[in-house]
Amino acid sequence: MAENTKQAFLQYKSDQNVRWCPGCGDHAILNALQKTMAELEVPNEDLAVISGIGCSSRLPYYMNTYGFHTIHGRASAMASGVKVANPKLQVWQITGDGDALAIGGNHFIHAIRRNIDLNVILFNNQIYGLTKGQYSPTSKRGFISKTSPFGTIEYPFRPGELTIGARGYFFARTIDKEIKLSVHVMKAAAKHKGTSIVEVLQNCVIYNNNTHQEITDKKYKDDRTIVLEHGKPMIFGKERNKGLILEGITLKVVTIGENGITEKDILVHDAHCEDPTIHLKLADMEYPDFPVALGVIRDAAAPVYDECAQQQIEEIKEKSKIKSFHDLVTTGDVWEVK
Ligand SMILES: Cc1ncc(C[n+]2csc(CCOP(=O)(O)OP(=O)(O)O)c2C)c(N)n1
Ligand code: SF4
Ligand SMILES: [Mg+2]
Repeated sequence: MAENTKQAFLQYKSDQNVRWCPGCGDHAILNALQKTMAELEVPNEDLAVISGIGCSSRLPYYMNTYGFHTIHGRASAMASGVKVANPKLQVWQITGDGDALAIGGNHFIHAIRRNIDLNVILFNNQIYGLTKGQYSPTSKRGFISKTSPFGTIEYPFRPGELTIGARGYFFARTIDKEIKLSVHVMKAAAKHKGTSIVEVLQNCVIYNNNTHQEITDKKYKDDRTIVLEHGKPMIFGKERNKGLILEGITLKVVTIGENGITEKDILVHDAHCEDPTIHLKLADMEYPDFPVALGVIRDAAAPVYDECAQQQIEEIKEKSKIKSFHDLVTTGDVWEVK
């Protein structure tokens, strides 16, 4: 293990030249992932970083770990196989909004439903970057691009809603340039057992510049986002005087000190609650009606596929009459092929 944090961080960098455009948000996400690994002190040989295809999916080249840059949309399928075959590996899946939610949508939801212990980083730049700017399943309605010259006529997926709809137990959101927050949520994702989805609001400077700016810009961030922390009241705003309450079955933004509202009225975040109702409402909050939720929104416990698969294999082995190759050839058992 490295002697200091700087050395630890460097041990996860590969010798490849990073080929993303200057100013691309992907650089900061790579940095955050390497910092996360350094803080968790995971041995390089215990890590596998698996991606599909896209600008974001180039990330495994830059990691000094096991890795696989696979085919478009198949990151979840490959990562699932790697984890189930070798549960000792800590598996990180790197994917884009196109890779995960368009061509790979099917694999994405089933990995979540199965609750395979994968840490998925979803780079959401609301565009197909690598193929030069087609709209994606997360592009805003009305978005003008090369494939939607008159504006899209469809509503986008919300990755948090999709995760929870697929019975997901972990969802977090961060912003590319907020490296400290990214490291915090990536560490939580690594510690969570089961599929962890981390959505990163990422800026593509070339094909969709400033798409998240109205909430990520320093000028507005404190008033237009809320960083959720388990066990803490849902307070936000530059003046720290805005909060969230439940009115009936809907969330509402209130101002502390107005209309008799005090800090005691503000909802307290329970990320570990199994019931996803409030988590879904928090994940779905959009500006300007609400602040956009950042941090760990959902982190609940549930049976994990790869652990259950291992356990099942052991139980079947235990019950089987066949304990060795010798048994296999001498039991006289035959497999009938119909
Ligand atoms: C089977 C197949 N279909 C289409 C493509 C073309 N293709 C490559 S990357 C990509 C979209 C990438 O978008 P995203 O996953 O959002 O990644 P980004 O480049 O934005 O990081 C597409 C359509 C391909 N490589 N393979
Ligand atoms: S095209 Fe966009 S997403 Fe791709 S490397 Fe350049 S800035 Fe990043
Ligand atoms: Mg994209």
